[in-house]
Amino acid sequence: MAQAEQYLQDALAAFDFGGEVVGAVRYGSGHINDTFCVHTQPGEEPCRRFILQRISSAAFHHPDQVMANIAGVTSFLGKAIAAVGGDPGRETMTVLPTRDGRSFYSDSEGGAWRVYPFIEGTVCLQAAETPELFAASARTFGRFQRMLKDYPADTLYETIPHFHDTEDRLSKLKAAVEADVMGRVKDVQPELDFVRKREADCSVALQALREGKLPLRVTHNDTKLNNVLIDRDSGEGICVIDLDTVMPGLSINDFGDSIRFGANHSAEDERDLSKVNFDISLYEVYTQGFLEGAGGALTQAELDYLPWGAKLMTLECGIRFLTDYLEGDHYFRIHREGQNLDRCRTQFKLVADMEEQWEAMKAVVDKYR
Ligand code: ADP
Ligand code: GN1
Ligand code: MG
Repeated sequence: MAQAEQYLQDALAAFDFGGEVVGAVRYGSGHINDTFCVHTQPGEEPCRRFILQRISSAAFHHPDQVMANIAGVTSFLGKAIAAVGGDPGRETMTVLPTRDGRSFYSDSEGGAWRVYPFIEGTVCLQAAETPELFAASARTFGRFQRMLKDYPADTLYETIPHFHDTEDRLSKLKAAVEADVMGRVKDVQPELDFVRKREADCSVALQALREGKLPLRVTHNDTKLNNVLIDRDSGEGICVIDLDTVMPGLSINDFGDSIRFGANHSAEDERDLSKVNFDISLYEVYTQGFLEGAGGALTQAELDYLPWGAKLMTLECGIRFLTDYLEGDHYFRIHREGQNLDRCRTQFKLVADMEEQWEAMKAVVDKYR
């Protein structure tokens, strides 16, 4: 048996799925973790499904801290959801413990594996198929923000230090250019010029934080549309997933990362940039939904800075894709050569579009604040 398959089998054996496991297949399109969908056949009962994940060791150096955060946040959310008559089994993730009662299993190579019950009857979208679905995701992320308003932030580990520290991301890009380990710097001069012209932008949100204008909150930090599950029948957002990066952060970044990914009609790695356009009407739909979900939890300064959240998360993500391209693609999973450069280019195209529509972006926030 191949080594990877052996690790998978060992991981499966570490959990009690309540029935015989009849399959474990690769699942989803996340860029970071190795995700499998596990099926069981417990006697006469219908098949049950689970999500089994090997946490990326390239991204997360302390899986125990990741799981401590997730256990804390999911149990907090579970209680809050139950208190308002909701269904914690569907509206938050639940960690399935290992047979020996731990939140994850470590394989002999140090890889960390965890399991969540599969939340059935939901869809996970790669693009905003309709404005209504995008609005549903916005309300769900806004609500997530509001529900974690009173979570004790000082109990959370920083699972990836400097995660949305855009100044640090810029420094790491410069270091990658300096090292040029793959000899790719010669091919990315237009992209490096694009960043050079926006170096000062990288400090805008961090400066506002340092000056005390923007508060540090408990945030998700990875609010892509495919990190929310939507009820298949009602089209309503049900559950925020991918909680690996829940840690203290800026609310404008949670808003902004959703805009980056969802307020356009193209894939993140689209090669034909003529198809990549920031859609201000989707931005408006999301703004309305996010503010409705957040239910007054944001300060006036946070509202003022929402357009910056959108622009900075998009610029920062482009910088991260470019850095990974220069370093040899060891962070974001790729399926073809050059994919991280293609991803970088879509992000920079979206940034340029946002700059052109900056006044309109501010006006949208003013309309719904
Ligand atoms: P990554 O960090 O690699 O993006 P995710 O935690 O987002 O990993 O999981 C990858 C995909 O697996 C998700 O986009 C979603 O389709 C699916 N998924 C994850 N957790 C669940 C769950 N509890 N129920 C149903 N689907 C899930
Ligand atoms: C990664 O894990 P996933 O695929 O949901 C990344 C995000 C990026 C995103 C870009 C832990 O998200 O920060 O914005 O790719 N997650 C981590 O698509 O680095
Ligand atoms: Mg994900």
